[in-house]
Amino acid sequence: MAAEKTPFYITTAIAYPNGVPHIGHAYEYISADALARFKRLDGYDVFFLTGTDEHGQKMQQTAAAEGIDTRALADRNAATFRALQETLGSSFDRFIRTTDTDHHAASQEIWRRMEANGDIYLDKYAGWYDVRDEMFYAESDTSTGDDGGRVATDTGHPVVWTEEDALFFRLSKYQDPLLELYETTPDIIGPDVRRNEVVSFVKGGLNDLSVSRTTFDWGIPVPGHDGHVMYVWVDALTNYLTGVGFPDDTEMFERYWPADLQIIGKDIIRFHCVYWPAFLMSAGIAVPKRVFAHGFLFNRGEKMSKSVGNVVDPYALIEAFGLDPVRYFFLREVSYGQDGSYSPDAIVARINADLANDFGNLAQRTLSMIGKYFDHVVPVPDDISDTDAALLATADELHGRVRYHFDQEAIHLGLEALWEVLGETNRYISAEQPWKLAKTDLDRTGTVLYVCAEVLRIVAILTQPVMPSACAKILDLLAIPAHARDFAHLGDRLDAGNQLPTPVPVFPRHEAKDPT
Ligand code: ME8
Repeated sequence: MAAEKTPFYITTAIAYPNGVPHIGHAYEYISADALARFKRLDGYDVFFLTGTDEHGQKMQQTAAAEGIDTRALADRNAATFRALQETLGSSFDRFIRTTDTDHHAASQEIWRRMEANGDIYLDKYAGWYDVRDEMFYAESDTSTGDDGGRVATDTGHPVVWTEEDALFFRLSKYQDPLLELYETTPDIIGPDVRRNEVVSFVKGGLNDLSVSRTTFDWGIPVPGHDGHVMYVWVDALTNYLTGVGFPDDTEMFERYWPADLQIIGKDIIRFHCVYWPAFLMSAGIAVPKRVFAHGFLFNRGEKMSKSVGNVVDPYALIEAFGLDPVRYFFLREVSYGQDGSYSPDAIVARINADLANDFGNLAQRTLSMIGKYFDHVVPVPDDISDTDAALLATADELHGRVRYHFDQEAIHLGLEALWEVLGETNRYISAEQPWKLAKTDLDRTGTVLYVCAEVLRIVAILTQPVMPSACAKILDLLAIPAHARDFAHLGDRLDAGNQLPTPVPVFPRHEAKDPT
């Protein structure tokens, strides 16, 4: 029953739908989905929010360049982002669009609260603006780019000179409260390297932030200030509140807010760890418990960009390798929180070694021998040797070990722990040689195969967050009923006497190929 479970609210960044999604977006969705699924299987009442960030100058400019209405651009591309999430098997509970009506109401409400707290004032903005990142820059943070134009020094993105009437947020007032927040709740930002980056940025001093725009109108109107629309990041960040019922559905809001885990990419840490908590403190709303920044994905070590022509289409990868192998690859290969590189060769190598050999072969050997020697019926284990008991004990410890890693968003280490046990089990089966034992000692053969099948059950249950359909196939082959696949059932033992279906291979081998 949902009401008895502990709530867990997890979010992704909401993407700009000014173009089609790329593999970096897919990576964020896959990783957040694995974390959401893990918590759900571990007994939490999870609410998983994702969506699209549809306002701002970039959207308006892109639509104008395409000669279409901004709303039409948003509708078309938001549908593409949603379809990608569905293709990726993302288990989101709501796909929010910042053009949704309830989001307008929520954004205006947080604005009113910040204003009521005395944190908004009218002034003039004169400075640089990066449309691509929707970000203001002081003169000192810009320089002359390679082509002679002005660029943001840290990203190299072009900036344009902007002068307009604007409302400002008293960000400077929050410097000390923010530093105190990072000090008293160090877990609020992960990984540590990002927290250190944020702390030194805030220690360097905060300027007040321009939070309204008056030179275009594609945004949420500022209440009480005609002609002003909100700076896109104010409304974008507020999506996390809207998604759980702010301000009207107080029951839902009190249940899920503050968010337990906000997953974002490392390039938007300042917005989420400086501006966002400052807005919330100003509005008298609790700050999120944790913001975790994943790294960036590179194509063969190179930054993906449209001009270089190396942007990876996630659909092409799924088409080439299958969904679950692609999910596994990114979550195992890249240390979560750090940058990572992708190449078709690396994917093929991982799939063949980890999936086809380690996991697939173990399942195939075990299940086909249960078929051959026991007529597809799970054998009754005979005397359990010390070796059997040690292997089963190692498998039983996996739940705690994997949870420990997932709780620190170390998804790759959780998978490593699971694969260590698969490796041990493969060594066990090679040492015990059940195919030879079957000629002399069928009881011992049955015990060995039972132990292997039991490890497979435990590993398949715990790997579901990363490879939901492949693990479901393995659990089907072990005849584990649907209700016995959550982590609360890890301590059950496989039922001897279960009739198993004819085994089919779950993880085919791949030849090297380049889908890009
Ligand atoms: O930043 N590798 O939207 P966005 C990994 N609308 N992650 C990547 C990536 C890459 N190569 N490129 C982008 C925005 N991302 C804002 C967010 S949230 C209130 C508003 C990640 O479409 C990026 O870090 O540019 C971000 O977390 C997400 O994709 C959306 O990026």
